[in-house]
Amino acid sequence: MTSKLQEGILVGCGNPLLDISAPVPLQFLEGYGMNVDDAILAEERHMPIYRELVDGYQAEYLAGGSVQNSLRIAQWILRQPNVAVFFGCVGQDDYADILREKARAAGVDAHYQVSPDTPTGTCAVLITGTHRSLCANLAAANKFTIDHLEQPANKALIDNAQYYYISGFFLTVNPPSIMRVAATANAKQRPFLMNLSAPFISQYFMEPLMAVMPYVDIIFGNEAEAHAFATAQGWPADADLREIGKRLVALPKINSERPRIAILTQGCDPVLLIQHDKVQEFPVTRLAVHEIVDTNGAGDAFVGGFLSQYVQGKSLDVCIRCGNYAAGHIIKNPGCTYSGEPEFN
Ligand code: 26A
Repeated sequence: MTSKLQEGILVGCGNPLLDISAPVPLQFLEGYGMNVDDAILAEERHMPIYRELVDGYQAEYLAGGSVQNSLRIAQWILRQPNVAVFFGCVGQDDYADILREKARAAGVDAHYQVSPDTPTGTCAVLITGTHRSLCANLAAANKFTIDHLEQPANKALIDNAQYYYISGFFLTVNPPSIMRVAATANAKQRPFLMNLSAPFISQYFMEPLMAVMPYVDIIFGNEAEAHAFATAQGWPADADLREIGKRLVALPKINSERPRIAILTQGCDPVLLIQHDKVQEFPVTRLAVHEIVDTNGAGDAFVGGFLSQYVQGKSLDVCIRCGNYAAGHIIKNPGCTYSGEPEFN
């Protein structure tokens, strides 16, 4: 670690979820109409999944929620607690206590809103070989309200931060809160970072996504999410990832003095960094199949590694290399968890 960073320099908002993860046969996914490497919101027909995983499979409980994962990873690499502040809504139950403890142990300064009558959100993580499929039952996470951000202590935390990160997933919960944070970032000329998060966000939440896009300085996504965005925009069906990236950075931006950057991941293929009409590639170290425990949280870890360097003012090159390091590490561990000391300098 380098010099000491300002506490709370990074603020994130998202859905605090407890992951219930288990290896399952492919038929399990098919039975629920789910696809590998997808992420969806639970509908009524998915509700039995959670019980079924716990009763019938080797289920593990792991701290989850996309933004919270990224912040935990950033903290792990930074080795200085409370650099990252997290807002999200939980219930008043044991799951909330687990999430609170995991955040604290990782060094994330979580300020949860509490919805006393709603259970803490969960996410079923269905592992099939080297793939995973996510089904989130947001429950209390969906009860987040903007009042939480307007409480004086929380407002001060937002004003005090220098970097802001919110997932596309949070568009399903509370777009006004996202616009609120984005507006603060813009007024103070501080970077606002966002993630496309999942194909369904572009399919069903394009309107709030496009409302916030002018504020987004850095947009993250993987290839499936980028293609879903392109399709929803009606961009040419043969546009490849490079072309989609160039179009993403060219979308209207409020602060035109800081052009948007797109960072697109594609599994073990190179990460693309798109600035203006320039595309750079960053290679990914391919893991052997026997090294892969599960890919759950790989994208979140990539962002976490990136953020850990970005808040130190490091070059994009270093940020992306750290993202790749972090993703590679958590793929070798269950869920979005790490083991031992980080080995990135
Ligand atoms: C709104 N949705 C669907 C979600 C999520 C989510 N986090 C926030 N909102 N669906 C899955 N996740 C989290 O993503 C991580 C893996 O990238 C899971 O909890 C999992 O930890």
